[in-house]
Amino acid sequence: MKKYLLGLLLPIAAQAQAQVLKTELVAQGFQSPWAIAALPDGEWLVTEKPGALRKVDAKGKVSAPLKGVPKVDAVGQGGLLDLVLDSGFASNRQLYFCFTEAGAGGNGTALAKARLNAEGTALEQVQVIFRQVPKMEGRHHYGCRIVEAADGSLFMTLGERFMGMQRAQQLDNHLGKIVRITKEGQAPADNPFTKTTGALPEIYSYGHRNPQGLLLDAQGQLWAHEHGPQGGDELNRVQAGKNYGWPVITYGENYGGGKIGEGLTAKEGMEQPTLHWTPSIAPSGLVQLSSKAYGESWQGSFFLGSLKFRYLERVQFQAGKPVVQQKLLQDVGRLRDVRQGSDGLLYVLTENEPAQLLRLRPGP
Ligand SMILES: [Ca+2]
Repeated sequence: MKKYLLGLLLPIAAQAQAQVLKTELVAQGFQSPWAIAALPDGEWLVTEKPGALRKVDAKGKVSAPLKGVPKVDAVGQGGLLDLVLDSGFASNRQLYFCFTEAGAGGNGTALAKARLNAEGTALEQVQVIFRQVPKMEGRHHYGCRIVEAADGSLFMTLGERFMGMQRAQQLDNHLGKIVRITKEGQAPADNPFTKTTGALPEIYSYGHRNPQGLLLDAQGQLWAHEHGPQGGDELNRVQAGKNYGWPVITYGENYGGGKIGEGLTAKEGMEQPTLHWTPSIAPSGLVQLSSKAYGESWQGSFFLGSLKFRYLERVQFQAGKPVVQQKLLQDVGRLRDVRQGSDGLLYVLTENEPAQLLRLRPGP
């Protein structure tokens, strides 16, 4: 069991109060699903990495692939990845999704906006509004989580494509960055590097490895987690213009052992993670619970999936510091995404063995 120990010790009181969750199957039969988005009226959109977008109706029926999804380069970790609804979706039917796009030089992460037609059977007016520069050969580390900020700008995570790790420290490219753009794909004038010569103006933060979880908390603070190499997965409080250190500092090591670079874990001018996990849990999906559906103590907690150890992790904060880490849904499957539904309940998506959309009810 030792390998399941987390970065912080779980207080015994929290273990004693561990809430049993009841899982209810909403839908299944997906192929490598990656993201879920809650539609009004209990329906869901589900992306599948090979390139299909499906709708799940309120009775759990899974639709045929929606029409209008652009061709994705579904190789390795790439494909059709995150999807979020516009804050005005109820009236404008707009949504955003990111995917791996083939092109000169290889492939790369792209962000598109589109409208869901009235019948929910097709995407219309699909327009790519951002493309990661440069495209590269390879099959790894696409990042690709999206959130909309209160001011209407979009944040998106971008991996360093593995072979491009040194470039996560350079501002002339989008490898290993979190970017902030408008819904038209422009860099907002108040982005941190718009006046820096040679820097790409969409960059919001840098020195990331492969972030696959992103949220804005109730105070408007941005958070992202990212995959470390062997060990050293991180949860970071993301601030404009800051350097998150990869690959100069890390709590991980190379696959198979051996230090990365000079083997540093801290350096002046580089941010420390709020949490880190060794061994790697392979985090995916990140949400802050706003509802009181599971009692007051869970309201405000962060929830994230572990692909590797197949559970849901809850992180509870007190005065801005994580004080409880709790493992839930042991061996539920490779947990790819977690979101809050319009009913205030948590929903999780498992990627395989089996690939399911599950509703979590407070139990027993
Ligand atoms: Ca870091």
